[in-house]
Amino acid sequence: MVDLLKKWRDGLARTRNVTFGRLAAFLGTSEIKDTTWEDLEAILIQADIGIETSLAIIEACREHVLKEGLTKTEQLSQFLKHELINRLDPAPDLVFNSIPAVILLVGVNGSGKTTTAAKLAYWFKQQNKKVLLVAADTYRAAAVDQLRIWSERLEVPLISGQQNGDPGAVTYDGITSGIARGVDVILIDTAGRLHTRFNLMEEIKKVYRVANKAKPGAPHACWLVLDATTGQNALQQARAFKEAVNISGIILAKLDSSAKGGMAFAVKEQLDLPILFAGLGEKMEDLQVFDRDSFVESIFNS
Ligand SMILES: Nc1nc2c(ncn2[C@@H]2O[C@H](COP(=O)(O)OP(=O)(O)OP(=O)(O)O)[C@@H](O)[C@H]2O)c(=O)[nH]1
Ligand SMILES: [Mg+2]
Repeated sequence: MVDLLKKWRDGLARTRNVTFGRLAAFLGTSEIKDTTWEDLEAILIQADIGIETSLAIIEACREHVLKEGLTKTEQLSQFLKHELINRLDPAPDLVFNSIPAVILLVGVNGSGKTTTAAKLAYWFKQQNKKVLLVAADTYRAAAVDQLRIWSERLEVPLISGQQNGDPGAVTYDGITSGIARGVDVILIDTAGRLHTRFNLMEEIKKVYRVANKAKPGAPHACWLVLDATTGQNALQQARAFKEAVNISGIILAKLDSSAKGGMAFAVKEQLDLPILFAGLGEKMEDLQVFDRDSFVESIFNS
């Protein structure tokens, strides 16, 4: 438990130091006055929480101050933490009813899909699940090699297709092969695609449909991998992917490289999608189930 919190705190050092850290100074021992709320607003918005959420948090703090008759900013600390925690979802339910469970990973170029596929393979393996990786990124030869290296390291089988081949065909082969092998989880890594490119978004719709043909009900999850360093911009991507396919959850990759971890609140509030995992580093064990208590505890300087 201590180790887990340490992982979160190490991973969120940038967000803590660059943005939320300023909360510590703010929550010092000054008197609560009118400018308090302006200061808090500036900190929350700079932390990439998003304007609406920031204003809602401030409103709640103001009410709390009035109700409790608080006079010092330091008295707000616990309340603010609770406000932040309650704005995130509790730990996600990551149980699948289907065997195999087919999971499709989608996202823009370089968001962290392939690395996340490998980390997820490791995560499921730790739970004694039999995993199959499918390299449905047929655009770049290096993409298949990247996943192959991971599959060898993880000792997880890999299905890949021809370069420039049809990603739908690889997806179909991957799923039928996974069923034949009796695996528990099939993780499909797809090519990065700009959410504004019509053809590429049509292609991911097709991959989704093909998965359903290969196994009715599939994909059982379609997870959007967002690069946490992109902050609020990631919300635009998410909206476009949500329109194209049935996104069931978000994976926030590269939280450790980001000072914009506050975007987690905007994701929750504006997209109404659960954040399932956080990428806290490049290694296979650096993927953590998203835990709102550890997250909020780690962005505070205490
Ligand atoms: N620090 C850190 N780096 C990460 C994380 N996830 C991915 N990366 C790095 O981000 C870079 C891109 O990751 P990929 O997994 O190749 O991204 P991708 O979405 O598959 O990229 P394309 O297939 O080109 O669209 C790599 O250098 C990864 O090591 C993370 O959680 N933390
Ligand atoms: Mg990739």
